[in-house]
Amino acid sequence: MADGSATVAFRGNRVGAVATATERPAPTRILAPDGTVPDGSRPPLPVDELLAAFRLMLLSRRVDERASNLQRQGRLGTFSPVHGQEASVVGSARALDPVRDWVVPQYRELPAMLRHGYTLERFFLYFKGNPEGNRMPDGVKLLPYQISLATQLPHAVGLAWGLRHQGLDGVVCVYFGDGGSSEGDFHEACNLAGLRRAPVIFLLQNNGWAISTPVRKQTAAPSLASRAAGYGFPGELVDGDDFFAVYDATSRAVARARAGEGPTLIEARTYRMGPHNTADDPTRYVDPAELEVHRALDPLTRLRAFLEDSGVLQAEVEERMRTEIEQEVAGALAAAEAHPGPHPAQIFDHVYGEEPARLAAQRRALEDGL
Ligand SMILES: Cc1ncc(C[n+]2csc(CCOP(=O)(O)OP(=O)(O)O)c2C)c(N)n1
Repeated sequence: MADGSATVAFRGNRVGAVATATERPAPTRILAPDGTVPDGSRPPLPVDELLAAFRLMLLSRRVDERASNLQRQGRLGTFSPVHGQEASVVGSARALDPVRDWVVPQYRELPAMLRHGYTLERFFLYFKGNPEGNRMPDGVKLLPYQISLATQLPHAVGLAWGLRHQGLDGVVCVYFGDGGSSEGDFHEACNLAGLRRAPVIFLLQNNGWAISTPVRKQTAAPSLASRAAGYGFPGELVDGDDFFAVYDATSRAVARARAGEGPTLIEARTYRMGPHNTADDPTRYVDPAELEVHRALDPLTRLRAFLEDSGVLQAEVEERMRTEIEQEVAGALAAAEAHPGPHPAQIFDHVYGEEPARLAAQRRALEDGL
C-alpha cells in the first residue's frame, strides 16, 4: 500500500507514477510518514489553509467515533467511517473551488461534503433515516450520497459535460473505491469522459478493501491508475495518506480540466483503518499485522508532525480545535435529534414527477392506516 513510496520534489516536473509495466508501481509521495518533506519544498498553501485542512481531518475522525457509538446505542443507522482516508478526502477536496466545482460523493467522503457546504446536522439526519439529510442545501454544488456502487460515475461525467456545454469553467470531482472500479459504469464513464474531454476528476480511493475483498482479488492490474491510458487521459498514482501529494495531484487535475484538457484519474492509495461500516467485523478478515503497518502511516499523525515541526501547530491550538469540534458535533446532533422526523408517506415523494395511480393508491392506503 502506501509504504515504500517514491518521494518527489514538490516543485518540479512531476508526471506522477503512471503504470505501464506489470510490476506494482510506487505511489508519488511528498510528505514522509515522519512528517518531513523533501529539502526545500514547501506546500503552496497558506498557514490558515493548512490548519483548516488539519481541523477538518480531526473533525472527521471525531465524527467517526461519535457516529459509531451512536449507531451502537440505536440512535443512528448503518454508517461507513472515513477513518484512515482523511488525507485522501480532505487533500482532494481542498483543491476544489466550492463556488464553481462540484463534488459527487460515494458514501465515505463526509469532510469533502462539509467543505463544499453540506452540514453536520444533515449528516446526522441522513443516518437517522431522514431523507431530508440527503437533500443538499440550495446553491451547494454537491450530489447526494450514492450507495449503488459506481452509478455516480456516469452522473458525474454527464454533469461535467453539461458544464462545458454551458460554457462554465466548473470541474467535477467524483469519488469511488477500488471495488467500484470493477463495475461497468466505471469503464463507460471513463470512455465517455475521455471522448468528450469532460472536466471531471475520477478520485479513486483505493483503501485496500471492498468490504472483505482485498484489492489483490479485485484486479490483476498493477495499479488502478494505469487504466486511464486505455481511455486516452492521464492516470496518476499517489500516496493517499499524504495530504500534500493528494492536494498537489488534484490541483493539477483541476487546472487541466479547467483549461479544457479533459479528465484525470487519480488513484489515492490509502487504507481503511476501521470497519467497512458499522455492520461489519473486520477482525474476521484483516490481518492485525497489516493494520499495524498502516497505523504507522496514519494521515492525521503525519500532517500533525509536519505542522508541529513547522511551528504552525501547538498542543494548545489542537486542544482548542478539539473543544470547538466537540461543541460543533454536539450541536448538530442535538438539532438532528430535535427534528420532527420523516412522515412515513414521504417514501412516495420525489419518486415520479407525476405520481402514477398505483402509487397514489398505496399512499392513500398507508395514510388511512396511520
Ligand atoms: C452495485 C452494487 N453492488 C454491490 C453493492 C454492495 N456493496 C456495498 S459497499 C461494497 C464494497 C465497496 O468497496 P469499494 O468500492 O472499494 O469502496 P469502499 O467501501 O471500500 O470505500 C459492496 C460490494 C452495492 N452497494 N452496489
